[in-house]
Amino acid sequence: MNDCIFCRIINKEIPKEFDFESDSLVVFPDINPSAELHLLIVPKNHIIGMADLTRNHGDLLVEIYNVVNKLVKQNNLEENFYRVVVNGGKAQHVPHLHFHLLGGQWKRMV
Ligand code: DGP
Repeated sequence: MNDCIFCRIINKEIPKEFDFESDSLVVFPDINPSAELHLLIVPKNHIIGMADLTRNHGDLLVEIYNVVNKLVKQNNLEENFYRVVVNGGKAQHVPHLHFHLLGGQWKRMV
């Protein structure tokens, strides 16, 4: 979608270094981090939010959590504090499904 900020990042219209990229998702740092580590895991397809997920997204969701587990290990968070957050409703500001991985020292609620 042309007016979606995450689609523009995914399509490389906005330069951004990805921490990880596969055929179906990208990972990049949140512009306004709420924790020491704050990464966004974003499917490449424009899925608006949780309510739009169907059984067809099963493989995507497994891939997302596999990537999260890799990022947790890479950042030595296994024995530290970390959370995966998906906002919905009025708590979701960017209408393109994304998972927040937050770790280490907390700054605020995401
Ligand atoms: P949410 O409230 O769950 O929709 O969180 C959206 C997050 O996206 C928020 O923490 C800030 C982040 N964000 C918004 N625009 C940009 C951007 O242009 N670049 C990056 N890296 N992050 C963004």
